Amino acid sequence: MTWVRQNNRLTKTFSFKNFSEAFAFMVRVALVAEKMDHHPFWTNVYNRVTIELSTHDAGDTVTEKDEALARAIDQLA
Ligand code: H2B
Repeated sequence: MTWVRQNNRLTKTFSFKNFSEAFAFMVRVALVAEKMDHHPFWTNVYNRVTIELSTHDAGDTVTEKDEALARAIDQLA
């Protein structure tokens, strides 16, 4: 799976062994996102985390900030 660009968003779904692994990933992402001052829209159901990245400040489009956060998130998965 790779990041898909659709509806002015970068989206990707990550799957894990169980909820604990998924939530631990979310915690790691949250810390990096806060450091980058760029925050994901995401949903989590059990072992799946779907992330949608866009830049609200730029009128809800994909910017280099989203690309950078996507790269950072891939390092954590
Ligand atoms: N996250 C995302 N995804 N898009 C933004 O435009 C954005 C953000 N803006 N996090 C930041 C915070 C801005 O609101 C603050 C004030 O820096």
